[in-house]
Amino acid sequence: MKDDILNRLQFSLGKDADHASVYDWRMAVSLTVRDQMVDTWFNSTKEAYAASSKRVYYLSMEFLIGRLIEDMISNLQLEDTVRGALTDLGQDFDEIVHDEPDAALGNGGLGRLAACFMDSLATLGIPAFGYGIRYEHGLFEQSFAQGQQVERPETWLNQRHAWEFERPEVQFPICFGGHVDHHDGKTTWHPSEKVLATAYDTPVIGWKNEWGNTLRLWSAEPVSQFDLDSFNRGDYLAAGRSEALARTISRVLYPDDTTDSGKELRLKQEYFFTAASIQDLMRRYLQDHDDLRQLPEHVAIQLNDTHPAIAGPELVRVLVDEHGIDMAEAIPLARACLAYTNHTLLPEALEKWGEWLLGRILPRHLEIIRIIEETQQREHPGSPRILEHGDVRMGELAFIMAHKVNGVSALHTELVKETVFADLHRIHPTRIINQTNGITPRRWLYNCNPGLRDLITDAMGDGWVADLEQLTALKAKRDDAAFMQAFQASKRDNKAALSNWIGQTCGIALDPDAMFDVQIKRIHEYKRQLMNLLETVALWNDMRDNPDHDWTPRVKIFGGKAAPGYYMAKDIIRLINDVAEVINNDPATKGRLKIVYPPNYNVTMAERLIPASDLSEQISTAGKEASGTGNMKFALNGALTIGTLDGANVEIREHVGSENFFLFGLTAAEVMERRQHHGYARAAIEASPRLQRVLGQIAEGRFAPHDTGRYHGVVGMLYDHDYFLVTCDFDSYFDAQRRADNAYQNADNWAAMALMNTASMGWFSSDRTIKGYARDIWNAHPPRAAMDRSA
Ligand code: NTF
Repeated sequence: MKDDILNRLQFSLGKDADHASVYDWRMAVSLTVRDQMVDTWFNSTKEAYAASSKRVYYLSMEFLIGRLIEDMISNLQLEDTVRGALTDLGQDFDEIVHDEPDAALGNGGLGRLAACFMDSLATLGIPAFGYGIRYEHGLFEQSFAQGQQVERPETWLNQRHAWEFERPEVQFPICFGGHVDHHDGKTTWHPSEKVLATAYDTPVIGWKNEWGNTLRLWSAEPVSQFDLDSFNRGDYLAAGRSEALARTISRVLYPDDTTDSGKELRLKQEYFFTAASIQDLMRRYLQDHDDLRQLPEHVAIQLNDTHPAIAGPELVRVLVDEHGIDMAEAIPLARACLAYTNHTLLPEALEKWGEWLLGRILPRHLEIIRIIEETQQREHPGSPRILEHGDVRMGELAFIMAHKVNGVSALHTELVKETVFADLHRIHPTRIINQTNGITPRRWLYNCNPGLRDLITDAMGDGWVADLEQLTALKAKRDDAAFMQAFQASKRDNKAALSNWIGQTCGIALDPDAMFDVQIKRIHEYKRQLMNLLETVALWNDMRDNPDHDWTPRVKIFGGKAAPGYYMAKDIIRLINDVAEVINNDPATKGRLKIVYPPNYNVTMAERLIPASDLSEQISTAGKEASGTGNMKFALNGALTIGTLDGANVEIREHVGSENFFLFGLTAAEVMERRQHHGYARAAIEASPRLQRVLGQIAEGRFAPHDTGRYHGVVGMLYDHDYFLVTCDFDSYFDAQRRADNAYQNADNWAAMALMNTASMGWFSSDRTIKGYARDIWNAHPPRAAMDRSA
């Protein structure tokens, strides 16, 4: 390993050890580790071919992979080797790991789920490709200026990406615009615009199993580099214009996942990566099959939300226009390959495209969508329509072109059946199924929490890493005093390390013995960071009123970005920072209450915060959080949840036991009912002196003394259109927080509850989720050889 690293340093980086920077060392190490994956990767491809296996194609606009170096090293079991080699070379392993930029090719839960699924697919040895976009700029970087969010472009590709292989030979043309010809029963699309999709491959190797899949991300390139005529005329801008336009398609990730942007470029991005992926998988299929009617036996395409829903019409187009299959046969054939996952019920997130726009960019696809629509109406008269009020509704399109549609938690799936797709569900009563989300234990325990990982492994070996249900054996340890002490100490160590980091990065001193209460996720009204903050102010008031009470010291930690155009979310960010300024400087609550909000929350920061948390805030308005996956990461790492009966919280509570979970708030049914009452928010505020006081303080400018009107909009919203029922759940939330305070006072009892959380989270491994998809949706299996190995 040492020699390999030095060779890479010399021959790939062109540096000698005396002049190498951290970056050079990291690249040398990464390339060395990458070399070790290649054999496994090739062999897996060969085995999948030999076994003529069904392949899974996971199409996703987002893969929120974060930093990869630790996953790569640990899945290959190279930790000791790499560490040892670097020590011998006088280099610091941790410094090198932390030098890798966080690949933020996603917004939040949907993108991170795709990344966890890639790890599980490889670990289970299921032949799979992840298909997405190689964005030049991932999710924006966030900083705060006077408490307000500032966005700067993210630039992960300013450095070479160590893990990818460029595939200039894997390139497909992607067409847009133009018109369609119908001649002698043959249809031809004459596009007006063309770009090239070039593949970049990142191998994904499973945990200890010698199986490798591929994450294939597409980058947009111009068909011809530049216009020589314009250049020779001296018009240099014009010479590069078409090149720049083509590259725009993979330039940047849209920074919002909860509203439908309806932008032309977004539609082009969606079609771009979907069409490239379909060409690629068809090419692979036709290499060793000639009967397209067998396609569903070899190809399973999973649509991660509606973003790739154009895959339905695109696959039909390829089958009909390029391979001469009858339309009537092509539609069910495509459907048998396709499945769709729904990730949100928020109406503003359901994608729709103006017919005029879709028809202008994808004229043939609009024709095919009309045929799909007619077919559906003929077979199921009165079916909900894809085309309505001049829009193409992508949810309906995805549903109608999928043989299975899944929700992401038990509650969410029931709500999908009862709300967005109620009518389609009546027509297709077996199509909607549930697959509750999961998380990969490799990243979310093994790598991010070495203290707890070693403790568990010392107690029971490392079988749990690929079979997380083994953690139930830990329940017996709750009476083992030495184990419990070590369990508590590992949490204490993580909190001390986090306190150091926060001291350095935010300049705030924390007491590691205080309760670390953490809410990290996108800032959104339905997630109710505002309710958490109001409760913090109420607690501060109570602490000042009763200074002699035995208060449980708290650190409230927030992390998360707001979509750049979401003004209410940005006001909430500013309010958190303004309140922090006042409370953190109040001598009356010193040592008892602190608020920290480190900027630029990302996957790497989650890996740091989650292992150091005591209390996990999962407080969304019931019915709004489809699943949540952060909730699972916290519980696995021994944090207790304070939460509503929403998304996967419901199932987490069932697994860990209601006595180990702080429940509060209205249920999804009660939420719907409450919204019918006129003036529900005012009534709730009037009934709660505590909330009234807090809102009064904010409205008066207590936290913005030089700009006292700053939060009138926020307070006014709570009085007049508190759609997410912050006011109605406030008192119940406040009470649950006091129950958490009391519980925390008994450290041994708290630790026992925390252990019950860790020990009960096995079911939430994404390995279990992927097994469910493979069984109920894809009918995909690991080829024999891989099964033998993992047996
Ligand atoms: C998210 N949806 C949901 O909001 C989360 O509850 C869920 O855990 C993840 O998906 C993964 O299923 C989205 O990100 C989106 F884009 F659909 F809004």
